[in-house]
Amino acid sequence: MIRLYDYTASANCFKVRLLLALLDRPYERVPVDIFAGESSTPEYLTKNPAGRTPLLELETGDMIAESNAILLFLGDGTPFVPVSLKERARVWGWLFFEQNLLEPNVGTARFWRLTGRDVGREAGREAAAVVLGLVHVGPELRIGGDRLGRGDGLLPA
Ligand SMILES: N[C@@H](CCC(=O)N[C@@H](CS)C(=O)NCC(=O)O)C(=O)O
Repeated sequence: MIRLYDYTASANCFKVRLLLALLDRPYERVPVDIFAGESSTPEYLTKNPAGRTPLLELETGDMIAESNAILLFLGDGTPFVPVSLKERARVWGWLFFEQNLLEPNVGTARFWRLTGRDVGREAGREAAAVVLGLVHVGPELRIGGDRLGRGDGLLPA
């Protein structure tokens, strides 16, 4: 069975858990407490030298890091990753947008809130609100044509 190294409050991990649930795909969840240093132990760093979650371990022992690489891997061959190149390009566009603007602002604000570390981070919340405004600009900002609306499963908050 595939194994997900996961930190609950992480928006990047949340995306993967959500897609796994939408796909009804069984997996073993391995909690990694990043604030307890569990993502930087020698053992974990052999699995992912970047010391980050999420991390997907395949039945073969192969590791896949980077949340959006994991999403594309899991979604391949399912309606979440379209066959048409043009539609796939829209998915890729959203994934890059997500890592470039959403995750550093919205995902991070969510992360600080959930971990009780958001005191004094008002500027971060304001940036998150600005970016969320971009998500609501219109129907052209959609993942996979009509298959997914407004980034379901891929947006971190
Ligand atoms: N671009 C990476 C970012 C991964 C990342 O930053 N993960 C954080 C949690 S959201 C983490 O594991 N941090 C552990 C640390 O900094 O020690 C992805 O999308 O997977």
